[in-house]
Order: sequence, then C-alpha cells, then structure tokens
Amino acid sequence: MAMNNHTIGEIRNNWTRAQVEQLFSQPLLDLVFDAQKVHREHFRSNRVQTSTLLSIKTGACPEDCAYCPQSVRYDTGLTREQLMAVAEVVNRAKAAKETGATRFCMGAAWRAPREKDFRVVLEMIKSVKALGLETCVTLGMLTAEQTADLKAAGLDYYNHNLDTSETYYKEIISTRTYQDRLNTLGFVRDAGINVCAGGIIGMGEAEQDRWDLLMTLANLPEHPQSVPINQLIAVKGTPMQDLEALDPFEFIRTIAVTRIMMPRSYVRLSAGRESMNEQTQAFCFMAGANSIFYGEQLLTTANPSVAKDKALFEKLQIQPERVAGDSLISQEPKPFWDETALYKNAVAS
Ligand code: SAM
Ligand code: DTB
Ligand code: SF4
Repeated sequence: MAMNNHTIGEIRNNWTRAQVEQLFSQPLLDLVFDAQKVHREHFRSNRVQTSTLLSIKTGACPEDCAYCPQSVRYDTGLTREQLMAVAEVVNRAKAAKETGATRFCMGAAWRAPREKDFRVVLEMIKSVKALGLETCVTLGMLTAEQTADLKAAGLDYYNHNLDTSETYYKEIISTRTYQDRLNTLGFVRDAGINVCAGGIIGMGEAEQDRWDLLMTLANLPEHPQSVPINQLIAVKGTPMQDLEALDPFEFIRTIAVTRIMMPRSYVRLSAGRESMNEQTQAFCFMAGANSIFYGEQLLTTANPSVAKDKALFEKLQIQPERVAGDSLISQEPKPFWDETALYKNAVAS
C-alpha cells in the first residue's frame, strides 16, 4: 500500500512520472484491487452517479479536433443546428430527471461562446437548476468574466477536457493550445465552479501520453471533481475513422490509475460504452469508475438505452446516486474492509 513514502489513496498533487509509470505497469488485478480499495475509502460501494447529456448546439464547430464529428472541417453527415430554445432544453431536462439522472450536462460545439448565445445559456442553467438537477455545461474556452457569470447563474460543473498529453495534443488539434485549455480550467476553478476534466483514450496515443494526461490532471492545484474518461468513438468522416479499437484492458487500466491518482473525484466511464460489453463495464466499475452518461444519446453519437443500463445496474446490484454526492463518504479515510462501519458513520454524520 505504500509508494515512495506515500500511502495509496492519499490525496496529493505532486505525482512524478516514475510513480505514474509504476502504477500503470502493475499486473492488472493488483492495480484494480488497489483501485477498488481506494474507491471504498472515499465512496460507498455499489453506487454510480448518472448524468444526462444534451447537445444544445450541434455541428459546424470551427475547431479541428481530429476525433470530433462536430468539426466543420469533416463531413460526418451531421446537420448543423442553431442554439436550442430554453423551453425545449427545460423539457429535455425534465425528462432526464424523470429517468433518474441527477445531473444535466449541456454541450455546445463552439470554440468559445459568443456574448448573445452565452446569455441564453445562462438562462438555461437557471431554469435547469430550478428543476432540482445539478447543472453542467461545456461551451469551449471561457474568460474570467464569463466564469463569474456562470457561477452566479448557479452552474455546478464546467466540462473542459485536456483530452490527451500536451505532446500528443499538438497532433490532434491545431486551432488551440494545451495552455488555452489549462487557462480556462483555471478560470473555472477560481470562480468556485466544480471542474469536470478528463480525456479520450484510444486516439493512437502512446502509453506515455496516458501517463502524462493523468499526471497533468492529478497535479492541478485541485483535482477535478469529475474526471470523464472517454473511449474514442471512431466516427466516419473524421481523420480517426479507421483507428483500431482499443484493447478493453488498456481502458480498464486507465480507469484504475485515474481512481488511485484522484481518490475523491467522480471517475466517469464516458463515451464508448455503446461498444463495450457488460463485463467490460463491470470491470470499469470494479476499477473505480462511479459515474456514467445516462440516456440513449451522447452529443451526436449513441449511448446505451436507459432500459439497458437499468438492466445492467440490476444485474450488478448497483444503485444510481439519488441525491447528488450521496455516495461520497464525508469523513477521514478508513481501511476498506471497514465498509459497514463507514457506511453507518456516514449516515449518522
Ligand atoms: N466544444 C467544446 C469543447 O471542445 O470543449 C465542448 C464540446 S466537445 C464535443 C466535449 C468533449 O467531447 C471533447 O473534449 C472530447 O473529449 C469529447 N469527444 C468529442 N468527440 C468524441 C469522440 N468521437 N469520442 C470520444 N470523445 C469525444
Ligand atoms: C465528455 O467528456 N464526454 C462527453 C461530454 N464530456 C461533453 C461528450 C462525448 C461526445 C462523444 C461524441 C458525440 O456524441 O458527439
Ligand atoms: Fe468543436 Fe469541441 Fe468538437 Fe473540438 S471537440 S471540434 S471544440 S465541438
């Protein structure tokens, strides 16, 4: 359980590359076992948070992210759409709440929001929040002023992914820099909004790029409260359309290391579940994933149906989080085998 004078499960932001490499290089079952122990020190077991996604503005994005079906540069057969009306978004959020989601995430295919659109999004956030849902948006790059407005509107989370390592990032996107992404994350954090930041696995990156992505995320001044780990969806028409599918064990390994490096963060098993079997998903939960996108559509691509996910949860006896944060254990970490005591204490506190 010890690692160069550090205890596994300790929350810290001084990871070295050698330590990350050591984590990744373990036998898979040892790694997953440690990840599950760390998970149980901070979270109730058998509980998974559910977020529903909605694309509020689809397609025609000026950026050139090589994985993305929404870039204007690739012909992926998407019809570009205007920003949705607030009332329509509210209807979709109500429906998401009825299916049991606790967070509603709204995504826009923008490099950065324009002022007029941004004002409309603020209205969406206020209205969705009023339904009793947690709110999340992903709108591209922001300024410090915009993050203050988002906070005032009641935004709970801002999603902005680092996607990969700084080195590999240059191969994937030419229209903005890694530092641009880090700056936006800094504005979001400074405004007191929860950060949702993760990446995509399976874009042809080297193993070292995965180490560096996780090291950058875990060494931020605060761990992102939510860390989405996406598996590339190779969409026809994008430069990544012919990439070979990733070995599921590499994905599971990445989830486990994410859990160990960011022990109190929600780790989301994000894009790519549609092509994963139930056993792979269960293994991801074992490795410490405790959040999913819930609902048959991600932004523009398919996700498993609600019925299918409900059936999976039932088979695994996983309960969806009912109240935001109800799976976090809010006390000093205790050994994993003391789960029952932890549960009682957490309920009592
Ligand atoms: N335009 C904004 C931005 O880039 O920050 C927000 C929307 S963008 C679609 C949100 C995230 O979706 C990306 O950062 C990327 O991680 C993920 N994503 C997009 N296309 C994907 C794909 N084909 N497979 C997996 N993840 C993808
Ligand atoms: C994240 O990390 N994954 C989501 C969300 N944040 C916005 C998006 C996944 C998109 C997958 C491709 C699509 O549906 O267009
Ligand atoms: Fe645009 Fe975001 Fe897609 Fe990049 S990932 S092309 S910024 S929508």
